[in-house]
Amino acid sequence: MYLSKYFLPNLKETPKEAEIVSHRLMLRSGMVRQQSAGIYSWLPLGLKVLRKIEGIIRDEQNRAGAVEILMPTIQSADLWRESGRYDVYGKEMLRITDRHKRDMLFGPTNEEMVTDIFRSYVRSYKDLPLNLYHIQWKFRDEVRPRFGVMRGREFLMKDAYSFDLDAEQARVAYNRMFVSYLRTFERMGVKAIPMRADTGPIGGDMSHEFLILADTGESGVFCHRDYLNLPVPSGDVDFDNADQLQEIVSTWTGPYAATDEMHDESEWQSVAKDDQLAARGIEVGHIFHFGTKYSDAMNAKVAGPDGAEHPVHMGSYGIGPSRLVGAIIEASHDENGIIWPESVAPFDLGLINLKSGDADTDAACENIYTSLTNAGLDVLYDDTDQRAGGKFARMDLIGLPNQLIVGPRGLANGEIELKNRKTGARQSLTIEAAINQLGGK
Ligand code: P5A
Repeated sequence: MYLSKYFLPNLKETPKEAEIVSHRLMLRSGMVRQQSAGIYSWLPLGLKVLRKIEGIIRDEQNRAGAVEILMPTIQSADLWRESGRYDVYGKEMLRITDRHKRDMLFGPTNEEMVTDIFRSYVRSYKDLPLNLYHIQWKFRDEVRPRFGVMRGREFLMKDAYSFDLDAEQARVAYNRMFVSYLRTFERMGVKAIPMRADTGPIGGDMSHEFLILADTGESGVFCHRDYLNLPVPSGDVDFDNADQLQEIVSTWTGPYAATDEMHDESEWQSVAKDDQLAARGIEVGHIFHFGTKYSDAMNAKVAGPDGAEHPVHMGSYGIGPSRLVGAIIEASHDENGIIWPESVAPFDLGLINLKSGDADTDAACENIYTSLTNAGLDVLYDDTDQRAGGKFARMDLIGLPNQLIVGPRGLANGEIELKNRKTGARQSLTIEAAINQLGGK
């Protein structure tokens, strides 16, 4: 992508409404624009990151055996009356009346709708286990939308819903999502720690939140230091092997970990002082087992091997992709801007032309751009005629993992410079060596 043809509206001033660093950096780097309180447009750079995050989530959901669908944002109130949640959900639910005076709502979550889909088609235990997920916008009229996309009113959620014949199999379904979440966050370059959690309006008897440690997190967290070094399951974990899944979950739920809502001071005191990690965290995922809460209320049953009808056992599993964009920045930035982990970076590489308009420099940049693009890299080429200082500052701000800096002085010696955004390390290389090093990845 040529920067001169792109839409990257960087802000010079730091917007004063932004209280935390990720919000400031997202506004300054032109990733999002606020349209109303807690409602954002995603500009090209922000959208690219969001899509990368979605891609990793989708990949790991599919690997764990979940099947993608897409449910609408607008739901009928009738389904929510069946479950009894229409009245209890309160002011967070955005209620809408259509032209026929029918009560509708902008979905804050989809337990009811997916239970309705399930009961319409599935009749037998032979079709289980089943896990259906979608990645769709939600609306919650939060009292205090803040911190940009981290606590929005309109936000993106991946929500998965599992269906099983009994509690034991539902536990396996829960473990599948638990394990897949460990992999999902690891692939995004962040460390998310599972913690015992409250179930709130979703309900149920077992729940874990996944939190990224960050000073600006909204939750207080108390956990054993061991969590910082526990092994994350590899890509060949067998999601059909219940024992293997249970072993991983036991390892990851063994040491003490709880958010402030669930904190137990006496248990905490039994953790050695040196192993105690009391910090703040950002909740990026939340999983629930709630058994037959919705299937009882909505009459979702399957025939079991005994021929009798059984209410299906369910769980739901959420991740916040739009919140993750902010959370990853909170976990990975410096005073000059964002430092994207490679897997979610909007482009792989920034190419800086220090003298646009100079025939030799332009030709060298074109050559590099074409070679790297052909090698499959997504390159943002700063071909503008801005001065060098501004170009460096912008590239650092938007945080692409690598920068290639090309100017007439270096080219006179046959060299260009490769800068690693994270470490700041610089290397002088020939064009061929740079292309081989980057393109060969
Ligand atoms: C689980 C999936 C649920 O809604 N029902 C379907 C369950 N869980 S949850 O914890 O309430 O939300 C799941 C994840 O969505 C993100 N999230 C938000 N992101 C941005 N702004 C918000 N206001 C917001 N609320 C929830 C979080 O990542 C949460 O873990």
